[in-house]
Amino acid sequence: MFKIDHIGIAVKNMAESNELFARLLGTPHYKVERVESEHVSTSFFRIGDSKIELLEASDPESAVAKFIEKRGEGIHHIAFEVVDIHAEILRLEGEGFVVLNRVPKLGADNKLVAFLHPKSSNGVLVELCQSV
Ligand code: CMX
Repeated sequence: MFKIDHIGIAVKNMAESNELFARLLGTPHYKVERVESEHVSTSFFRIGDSKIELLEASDPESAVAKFIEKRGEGIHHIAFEVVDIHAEILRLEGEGFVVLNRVPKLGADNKLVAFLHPKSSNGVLVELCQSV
């Protein structure tokens, strides 16, 4: 069964958004992590069993930079924690979803991640993640 691991939010200025979300959620971010493979810096806030992940592009070629350029700041993806990411990739491909990386890669938070193209999921970029 899927469970929401986090919601990713694309921001222009991590420092300003860390401060804004700390005021919104009433709790500060608990970690910052740079994900070189995705050209992003991330920061995490805990909300119950889930998290908010702020994403700031570290490179103009980053998917997050392109997203902000086209659509502005806002919700970038929803991440579902799965038990077996390889099995889910095969299952979801069988269901007709477009998997962007069939080989899971190491993402933030020490998790293996794979993405589904938003065009195959009602305009929502979906991340599957599994703790390593
Ligand atoms: N959510 C919804 N739609 C999105 C989107 C997103 N996050 N990102 C792009 N799109 C839409 C664009 O608006 C565009 O729509 P239109 O054709 O209607 O204009 C379309 O998808 C194509 O967008 P693009 O700017 O041409 O971008 P690309 O096709 O080059 O890339 C995508 C889009 C989803 C394939 C790419 O962003 C990707 O591979 N994403 C997965 C990896 C990722 O997002 N990494 C960032 C951080 C991950 C992390 O560490 O958490």
